[in-house]
Amino acid sequence: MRLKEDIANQLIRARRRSDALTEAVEEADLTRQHSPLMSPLVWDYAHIGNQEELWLVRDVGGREPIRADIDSLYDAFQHPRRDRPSLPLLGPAEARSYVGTVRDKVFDVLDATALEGRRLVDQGFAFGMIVQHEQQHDETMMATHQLRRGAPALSAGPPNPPRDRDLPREVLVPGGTFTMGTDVEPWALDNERPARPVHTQAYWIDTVPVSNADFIAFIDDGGYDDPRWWTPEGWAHRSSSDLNAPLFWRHEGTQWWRRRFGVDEPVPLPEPVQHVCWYEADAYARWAGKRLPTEAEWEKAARWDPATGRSRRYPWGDADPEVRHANLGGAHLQPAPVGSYPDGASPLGVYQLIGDVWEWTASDFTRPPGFVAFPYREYSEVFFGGDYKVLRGGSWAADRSAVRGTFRNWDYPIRRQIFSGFRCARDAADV
Ligand code: AVJ
Ligand code: FE
Repeated sequence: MRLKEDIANQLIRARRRSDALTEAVEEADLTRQHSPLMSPLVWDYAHIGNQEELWLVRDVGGREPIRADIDSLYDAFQHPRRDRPSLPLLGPAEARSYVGTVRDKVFDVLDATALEGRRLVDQGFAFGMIVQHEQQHDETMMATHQLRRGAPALSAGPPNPPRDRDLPREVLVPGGTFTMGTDVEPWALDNERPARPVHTQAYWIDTVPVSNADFIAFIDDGGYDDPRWWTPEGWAHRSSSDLNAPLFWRHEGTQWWRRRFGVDEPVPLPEPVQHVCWYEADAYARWAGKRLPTEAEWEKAARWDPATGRSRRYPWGDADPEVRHANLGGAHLQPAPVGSYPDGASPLGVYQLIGDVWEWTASDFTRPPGFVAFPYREYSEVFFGGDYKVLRGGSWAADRSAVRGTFRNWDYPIRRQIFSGFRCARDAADV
């Protein structure tokens, strides 16, 4: 059966990545905390296995627990990241053996389970949720690797896709109603549902993300030192945290340098800026005479097809992501220059909406009208409200199984160890 084969392949692909990320460093680097913002790598690894046991072995499979005794260690809500290194965690070898045992049982469960009849397994949902969960933690582990000091452990060549230069800077998205969210995407998570009509005014949106060259112009113009561009909260944060450039950047002479996975290199000007927090993105946009797009505006630019009025699964259409569409999966360890991936552009000519960098939006992470928590409140519902800002699209480190036109990510507005960038928008006269 094709669905089961696809699920098995996606599980294997995710595990290959988790294994590579944890085999790349010495044992001491797996158990150490590289930043108080992050878990030790060995926590992520065993947590991946524990979630898989909870949902696929116990719930879907109805099997006996393998290690009920460790559930609370790997419950993200019981222990904040900063406390995780002091827990009696499984060591690297034990963790490998545990996640391997879980995975063996999961293949057995997959074989034995009809993927219909029960909402949790319908069209393979629970398996898809667990594939995405593993890939999300793999991206988190990439952020830990980026924070880690010491000799480089990961390497990869740069992306080299075709690139369009001389693009228009912005495109006009007409006012009107489009379908936001989805009822039909089988592995969409609860916060992407349901599909509903949403109206936007006409707006202009940048065809590409803000580049390092653009962002340096903001720095050179004194953008970090001018309170006109910052919200009061942003200005307070910029002042208390001494923000003056994206995370991992350093200025020497007339040159900006950055540290990327343990290697110092000149900041590449045509690349989308990354490692900026929401406050920096918001200040840049105001400096540029623009603003961040709302979440609805971002999604309309990414999904709305003016020819049919339909919302597509991805900017390029309904086909699953291929290498030619977007920079995904952590294959290159960096974003591609702005204007890359013409095959992944939206019908209106907006580039790189999926892949390269997560894009901050103006919007808080809120409950969609008609939302129903499924299968657990702690995935989305407990985060709704004004504390988190929404990021859209997916970074170069996000996997294709864990990004879509409807996918919603969120984080605190001060966070920038994530692979976050942005693009700008502005109001237009209604057309
Ligand atoms: C959706 C990326 C914000 O990593 O905190 C992982 C995903 N949820 N384990 C996160 C998640 C539970 C979540 N984000
Ligand atoms: Fe998790």
